[in-house]
Formats: sequence, structure tokens, C-alpha cells
Amino acid sequence: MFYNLLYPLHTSISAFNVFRYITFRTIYAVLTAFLIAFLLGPWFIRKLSQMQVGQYVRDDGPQTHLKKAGTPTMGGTLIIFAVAVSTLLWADLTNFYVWMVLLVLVGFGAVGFMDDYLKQVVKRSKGLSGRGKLVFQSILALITGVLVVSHPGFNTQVTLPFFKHISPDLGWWYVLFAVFVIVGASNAVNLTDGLDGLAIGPMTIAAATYMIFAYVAGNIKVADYLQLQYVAGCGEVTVFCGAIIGAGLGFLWFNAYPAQVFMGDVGSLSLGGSLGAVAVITKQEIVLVIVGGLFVMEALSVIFQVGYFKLTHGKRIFRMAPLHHHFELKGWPEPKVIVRFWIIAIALALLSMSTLKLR
Ligand code: 57M
Repeated sequence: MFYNLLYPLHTSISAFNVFRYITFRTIYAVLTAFLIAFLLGPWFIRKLSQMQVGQYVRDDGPQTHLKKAGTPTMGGTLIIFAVAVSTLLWADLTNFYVWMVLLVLVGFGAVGFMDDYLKQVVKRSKGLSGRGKLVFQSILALITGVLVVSHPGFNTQVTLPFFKHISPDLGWWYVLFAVFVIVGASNAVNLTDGLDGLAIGPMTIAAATYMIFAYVAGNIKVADYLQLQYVAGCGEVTVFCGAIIGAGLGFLWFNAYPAQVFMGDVGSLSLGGSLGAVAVITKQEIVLVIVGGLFVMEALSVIFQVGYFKLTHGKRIFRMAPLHHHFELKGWPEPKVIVRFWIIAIALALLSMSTLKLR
């Protein structure tokens, strides 16, 4: 909004020229989102407690989790609010991709909100059915995929990390590919969200990585120099990624061990979906497997565990899936699992960034 309202005035007030720069606006998007989440956090947590939106904890999980029962959840609502307000203030509101990522953020947030609301407020313990969630997520991702692919200038080639000469063109199949990336990312982040700060830490790291990818892909000179696909207009998504970093850090303040609040499905589904949408828009789709490698590891641990469990009628590969429970049951204290998983996420983010050069 500032870009649209104030930048045009730079001809009379030259200081307003600064609003032209994506880098400047991104820094302020980080700070604005951080302050919103940080300052509203205590009030928001109190409201959630008053409304008795407290977490129900399953008794078949690690015993250390039983003491977490009643922790306020649905903190993701505050994350979405902070990201949306900050993006609306600092991004160019005539930019198509900005509206696409906001659509995914709010749309997937609404699906998660419904699930949490049924569980926490209506006290329907299972919330939305798994299939119900998947249908809503797929419809939203399909709409996003169709709109993005129809946007003039967006090409349907897939970028492969490390191989600059191989970029298969999927044509309209790209829409289904985009649905897979967005819905997959959303659910993988949701599965990871099972220890204090375990999802929001790596999410913030992934947003920082895509902040760089978005800037690079949206800048014709830098994209050309690095021989990356240039996506006209996707530079504005840098501001959105910055807002996720800020809101993520603000939320982590309260979600750090021992957590005063959980994000709920409203947070995990919307953040994961947004990350997938950013990967699609910046044309760094496959590299998401590395950037979000931790989320992928967690999701694969569930797939293998459930598959093996069914095939062998009750045998397990891990002590418990998702993977973080396995290490908890091996006796690692919760903060150790969390910080070690963050370390892995940082290493993977660095590895993914090396693909900008190693091509
Ligand atoms: C949600 N939700 C947390 C919180 C958070 C197929 C199956 C593997 C699915 C999986 C599942 O349901 N995963 C998705 C995981 C829950 O957190 C809430 O959910 C939101 C995210 N959607 O924001 O509102 C619990 O996680 C803990 N937590 C924290 N700190 C946080 O910041 O400590 C969350 C956020 C909270 C809290 O304890 O209550 C969850 O884990 O339920 N299912 C599972 O994860 C279950 N795994 C399982 O059944 N594994 C089986 C195989 C054969 C499928 C096995 O390995 O034997 C486990 N989950 C739990 N107990 N809680 C097992 C038992």
C-alpha cells in the first residue's frame, strides 16, 4: 500500500523514492509482522485461554506431552493476521502474485481454522476428516494453479536443481504438479508441528531461503547472471516471504519451549501451503524438497511407518512417527530434538542455496 500511495509522490518529495526498493520494503515487512505478532501475542494468548481454546493431548503419544494439555492453540490466526497486514502495507498491491500467495495463506488458513474450531470450540474431537481437509486443500490449490498458469508470462517449465539445461515443459499438467507441491507442503508442515517451535523454526528458515529465490527470480539482471528462469513480477513475493519471517519470529517468541501457545492447523496448513505456492511462483519447485527437507523427512517417516505397519500387521520402523516422536521416545529431551532439527533445516537451506551456483 505504501508503494502504491507514497512512491508516486517521489517526484515532489524525493525521500519517497525509497519505497521503490523491494529490499527496503522487505526489511520493513519483516519488522512490521514481527511487531504485530510480538505485541499482540500476550493479549491474543489470553483471549484464547478465556475462550478455552486449549489443546487436547492424545494419551497414546510420548508421556512428556501430557503436561501440555490445555495449552492455548490456534495461534496461527495471529500469524496469518501479521503476515497479511504486513504484506498489504509493504507490497505492490497491483501485483498478481502477491494476491495469489495471500489467497493461499488465507484459504488454507480457513481450512485449518474449520478443523481447529470443530476440535477446540465445538469439541468434535477429530475435527474435519482427513479426506475433507484434503478435498478443500486440493480445490484451493487447483484454483491457484489454474490462475497462475493462465497468467501472462508464467511458463510451465519445471526447474531442476543442478541441471540448468533440463527443464521439462509440463503444459497444462503443470496445474496438477502445482496442486501436488502446494498440498504436499501444507500437510508436511502440519505433520512436523508436534514439538515446541519445531514447525515455525524451519518454516522461518525456509521463508528466508525463498525470500532470496524470489528476489533473484524477479530481477532480470540477477536471474540472467545466474542463468535462472526470470519470472516477471515475482520479486514482490520477496516482501511476503519477509512478512512470514517476521511473523514466524514473533510467534516463536511464545511458541519456544515450553510453549505458551501452539499454532494449530490454522497455522500449519496455511504456512505450508504458502511455502508451496511461493515455490511454484518463483519456479523453484523441485528444490523445495531440499529447502523443506526437514518437512519431507517427517512426512516420509509417516508414510514408511504407516505402510510398514499395515504390511507387517503391526510392526514399526520407528518407535513412533512422525520422526520427532521417535527421538523423544529414545530419550532425547524435547529441546534437544527441536534444536537439532533446526540445525538440519539450516544446513539444508544452505545446500539449497548452493544450487543457484552449482548448475
Ligand atoms: C498433527 N498434531 C500434534 C497443535 C498443533 C497419520 C499420523 C501419523 C498423523 C499424525 C497427526 O495427526 N499429525 C498432525 C500433529 C498436536 O499438535 C496440535 O496440532 C497442531 C498442528 N496440526 O499446532 O495444535 C500435539 O503436538 C504437540 N505440540 C507441541 N508443541 C507445538 O508447538 O508439543 C504441537 C505444537 C500437541 C502437542 O502435544 O497436542 C500431534 O502430534 O497430535 N499423528 C501423530 O502424530 C500420531 N502418530 C501416530 O499415531 N503414529 C503411529 C503410526 C503407525 C501412524 C505410530 O508411529 O505408531 C502421534 N501423535 C500424538 N500422539 N499426539 C502419536 C500419538
